[in-house]
Order: sequence, then structure tokens, then C-alpha cells
Amino acid sequence: MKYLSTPIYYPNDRPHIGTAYTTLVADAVARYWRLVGEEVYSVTGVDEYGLKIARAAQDHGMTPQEWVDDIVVRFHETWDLLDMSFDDFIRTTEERHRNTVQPLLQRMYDAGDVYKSHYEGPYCVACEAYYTPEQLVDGLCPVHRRAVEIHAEDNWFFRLSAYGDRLLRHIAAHPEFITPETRRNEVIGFIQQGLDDISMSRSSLTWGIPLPWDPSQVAYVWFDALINYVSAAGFSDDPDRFARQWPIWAHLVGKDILRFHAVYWPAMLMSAGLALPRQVAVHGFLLVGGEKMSKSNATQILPSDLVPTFGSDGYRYHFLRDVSFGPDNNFSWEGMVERYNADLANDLGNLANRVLNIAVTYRQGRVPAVSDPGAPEETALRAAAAEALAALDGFAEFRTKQALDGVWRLFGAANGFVEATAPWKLNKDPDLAGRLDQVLNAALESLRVGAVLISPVMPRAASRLWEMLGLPGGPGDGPLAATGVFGTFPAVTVTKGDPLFPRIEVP
Ligand code: ME8
Repeated sequence: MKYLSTPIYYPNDRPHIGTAYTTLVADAVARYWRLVGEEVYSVTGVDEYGLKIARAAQDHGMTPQEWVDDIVVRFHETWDLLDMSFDDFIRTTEERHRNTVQPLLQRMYDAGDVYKSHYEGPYCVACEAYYTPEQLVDGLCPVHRRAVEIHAEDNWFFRLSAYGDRLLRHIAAHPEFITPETRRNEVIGFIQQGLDDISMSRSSLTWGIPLPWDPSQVAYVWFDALINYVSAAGFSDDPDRFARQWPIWAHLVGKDILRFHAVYWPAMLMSAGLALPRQVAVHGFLLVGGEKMSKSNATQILPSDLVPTFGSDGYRYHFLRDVSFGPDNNFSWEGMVERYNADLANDLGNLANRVLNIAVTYRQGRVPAVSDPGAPEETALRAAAAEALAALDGFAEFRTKQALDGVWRLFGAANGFVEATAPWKLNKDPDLAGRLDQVLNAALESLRVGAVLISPVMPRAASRLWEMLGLPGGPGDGPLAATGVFGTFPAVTVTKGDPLFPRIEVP
């Protein structure tokens, strides 16, 4: 079972292209695993409690519940616009979540890891995070570069300090636990400095989940939010599913929330007696003009700003092909147009157009199912298809760019194949009709394999191509080990339709 999660986002505003990035990678990877034939459970959602949301609601003259009910609609709209295929969407105001958070916190309490104390120190509402004065940069939040507040309360504390050695042992024994390695080293360094206990409740806030042993306080928002991963796995409402689904295969997160997922969360799970995630996979920020794209940013770009021009497929392709999972990446409109025209309109769009056109013109769309004669041109094409299929496994490690590089080498090879075999010349000589059938069959087969391989990334284009190829079922039906292998194109009737990716003209 491949259970994978995105962060649950704060519904303090609509999702932008940064929020959508993590969600998109998770969706493409989930689609990849489904294509392989694995059972998948992919989850996204929203983090509805806490001070930040309570304040956003107040600023808009709404109750927190009214506010989150309104914003959550924008999330669904955005994910629909981008063809996200989640198995579950969790809201932390749901009952299944409360019914999971309370028993888990109680387990931590019963384990002797919770005690009452006084907290006083800087707090960044945008991060919903406590800082020590030393962690501030020029007195400001190190992430948001905004003023922090000083919070002073009698709170319940979690004995995080007791878990440093166990965490370090776990990280050493499971090199895949935090990826990439730079983030792993960062976490090791952080733990080695010594962990402080952390406040895990709020007494001055009511918008949260009450602690079972002290209902006058609510859980600190991260202590409820992280537990969403256990709630969504069915802990309180579907124990059989939970038994199959936990521990999670991978948490996808941005680098801003690394500490929460790679330090606090595993310590909480150890305390509550649950198994640790297989992996926390961490990516960098999307930057616009060198600045982090964020909700408070003036240069904020929303998916709905881009989809009308590029389509959901063009959007998905760009962010999966041009953004490396790991480092920070700059977004540019020009780069997106260039990539779309070069790879989608030209490489793939023209290939499909050309091959389907030839098949319809020379063979009325019906090419016999002749098998590969083993000519050098076919052998090269078959080898490129095998490499592309192997490259697709990059998705298992979030290497979306490398996977797509491999798939595009197949389209490059297929375009080269059409050039080298020149069907328009073969068509002129009736003695070469048999060779023309072979060439057309191989060219169509490369499109078929291509449609399968792009289906996790561009589900719409893949389906349209599949339809034009006249094939039964869909490109995502799998299993990949069978459908992704270059063989003989069946004797079906292909048609030509509108271009898959109309060129974008730059004014
Ligand atoms: O932190 N580039 O929610 P959040 C890339 N509720 N990814 C970005 C990004 C950018 N510019 N901006 C945001 C929270 N993200 C908590 C999470 S989980 C138990 C609770 C993505 O709405 C990235 O995944 O601030 C980042 O980690 C996340 O959105 C932060 O979302």
C-alpha cells in the first residue's frame, strides 16, 4: 500500500502555485503507483484550527467555522482545475480527526511525556511556531521576516528533549527516512544541538481541539495538524484500513515545515506508540523574481492565472518537468511558454499529428498489426522506449524531471524514426508497402507507449491521444509492466483530431 500525503494547508487564503506544487507532485506520484498496479491512498486537506485561521476569520468578520467552510471550496476548485485525483481530503474540523487527536494526545500524556509549565517567548503566527530569541533574525521570524509576538501562558509541554537520541538512532538506521540528504543532515544537526521541550497546548485560544485531560486548553495547532495523517488513515473510523495503511509510505513537504515533520512528528509517534513514517520527502521553494511565492506576497500567482493559457496538462507538465524536487526553483512565465512550445506543441504534438495524419492518409487509419522486423531503426526506437519505461521509476523517488527527461527521449527517438524511415517516400513505391506498414506500426506503437508514460503527468492529453489511437480502455489502466512495453500496435482504426497542444504565440 502506497499511502502518501501532502501537508494540510492553512485555509487562510486560496492555494497559489507554491501550494499547488506539493499537491501536484503527490498526485503525479499517486497516479504513477496506480499505473504500476500498486494500491494507493493519497491524501491532501486543510489545517483549520489555530490562531492564524481564527485571526483571518476575525479580519473578515466571520466565525472561524464560516471562514474555513468558505475557503475550503476554493481548495476543491483549484484541485479540480488541476485534475488532482486524491483518494481523500481531510479537514481538521472533522469528527474523525478529533476522535484521533484526543486518544493520541492521551497516549502521550499516559506515557509520562506531558507536563504543565509556563511558556514565555516569541511566536510567529504566520508559521504557527514558537522560536527561541536566538533563532530570530534581526528580531524577526526567520521564515517570514515578520514581527513576532511574545506569548506568555501556562501550558502543557511535550517532553521532546527525551527523544533526541532515539531520533538520531532512527535516522541513522533508516537513511531513506529524510530525503534529500542535505535535509537529513540539517535535521541531524538540529537534533545534535539538543532538543528543548515544547509547549503543546494553548490556554488563550478556543479555536482548537480540547485536551482530553484538561478541556480548558486546546491542542497547539501543530500537535493537532500532524495527527491528520493518522486520522486520514482510518485510526478512529476504519481500524482495518489503518492496520493496512500505517505507517505511511511518504510525507511530501516543503522545507519550511521540515522540523515539524522530521523531529516533532516522529517524537510524537514514538510517544504514542505508533510506527514511524517510511519517508519525509522535502522540496524547496518556488520563487518568483527570486522571492518565495507566498500568500502574503504581492507577486502571488494562482493556478487559475495559468490554466487558461496552458491547460491543466501544460501546467502539470511544466511544474513536473522544470522544477526539481529538492532545491529552490524560479518560476518564469517565459520559461513556461518556451517549455510548452518546445516539448508539447513541437516534440509530442507534432509527432502525434504527423503519425496519425500519415496513418489516416496512407492506410485509412487501419495499419496491420505487423510485428517488429528487427530493422536498425526499430531496434533504436524500441531501446528508447525501454529506457523511457525504466526512467518512469524516477517517480518512486519524486524525480519527476528525470522521469520526464526519459519519456521525452522516446519522443525524440520517434521523431527521428519518422525522419529516418521517411514514410512519404515509402508510400511512393508499391513494392515498399510492407515496409510502410512496419514503419507505421512502430510509429503508432511509440505513441501508444508514450500515452501510457505521460498519463501520470498529463491525464487529459494521454486520454485524448489514446482515443485518437482508437485503443480500448484508457492509458492509465496498467499495469505498467505490461502496457508500458513496446510491442506491436494492434489492428485498430486511428483517427486524427484537433492538435493536442496548440502553439502558444508570444505577443
Ligand atoms: O505549513 N514553494 O500550511 P501552509 C513551494 N498547515 N512550496 C510551497 C510554497 C512555495 N513558495 N509555498 C507553500 C502549513 N508551499 C501547515 C502544514 S501539515 C501537518 C501542516 C507548500 O499553507 C509547501 O508544501 O503554510 C509548504 O511546506 C506548504 O505549502 C506550507 O503550507
